Parts: sequence; structure tokens; C-alpha cells
Amino acid sequence: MKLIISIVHRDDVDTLLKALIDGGHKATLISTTGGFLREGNATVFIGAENDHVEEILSLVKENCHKRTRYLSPIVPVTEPSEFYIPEPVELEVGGATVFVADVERHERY
Ligand code: 2BA
Repeated sequence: MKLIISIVHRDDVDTLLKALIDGGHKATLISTTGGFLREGNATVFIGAENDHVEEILSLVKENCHKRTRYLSPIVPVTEPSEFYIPEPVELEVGGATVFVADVERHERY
């Protein structure tokens, strides 16, 4: 068995969960925060038999989309602001950051 941990954009999580549940998979959603942007994102935990992993990864790939974010750099206090025109920095976020880990044991009581 594997544990698929998938960090996705909040706007993609409803369609992803629907696709997973419609496909007969089990999932748990937790609200998370990206360490770099400090913006809310969503993490989905999916416990899966080994032969379902590729199908689940395809669902994640199909339902999670890349987004471009522009970050405005902070003007350094040492720079006279009239001479400093900060260029926004372009970041590509997502579609999904996925980890697949071995599960040593799984019980339901
Ligand atoms: P954040 O940490 O908020 O990162 C958002 C985006 O900012 C990243 O998109 C990447 O484009 C950029 N970024 C992150 N760290 C950076 C750095 N040190 N220098 C320059 N740019 C950086 P993604 O790579 O698609 O990541 C989306 C979210 O997935 C991340 O949100 C974080 O919550 C999670 N994530 C990504 N890689 C991870 C990892 N190795 N371990 C744990 N969480 C991860």
C-alpha cells in the first residue's frame, strides 16, 4: 500500500476530491499553508493499493492546474525609491506537488 500526499491549489481541490471519490478512492483533506508564499493551499492524503497509484496520479494531474503568480519585491531601504523600479518576479505554482510513500501498516478499527 502507498500513501499519496498531494499539495494542490485551493481552487482545484473540490474537483479533485470529486474525481477521487467518483473513482472509488478514499481521501482526506487538510488545509495547509505554503512555506514560501505563506498562502493557503490544500493537502490531500490518499491511502491506496499499489495497483491504484497510477490511476490516482492521473486524476491529480488532470484536475490540478499550473498558475502564474507575480511577486513584487520589497524596495530596499537603502535605495532612493524614485530610482528603483522593482520588477515583479514570476513564479509558476503547481499544478500539484506529490509525494508517494510506502505504508508499512494500515488498520481500520
Ligand atoms: P509555497 O512554499 O508557498 O511555494 C509556492 C511556489 O513558490 C512554488 O510552487 C515555487 O514556484 C516557488 N518557491 C517555493 N519555494 C521557493 C524557493 N525557496 N525559492 C524560489 N521559489 C520558491 P510549487 O513548487 O508548485 O509548490 C507549491 C506548494 O507545494 C508550496 O507552496 C508548498 O506548500 C508545497 N511544496 C512544494 N515543494 C515542496 C516540498 N519539497 N516539500 C514540502 N512542500 C512542498
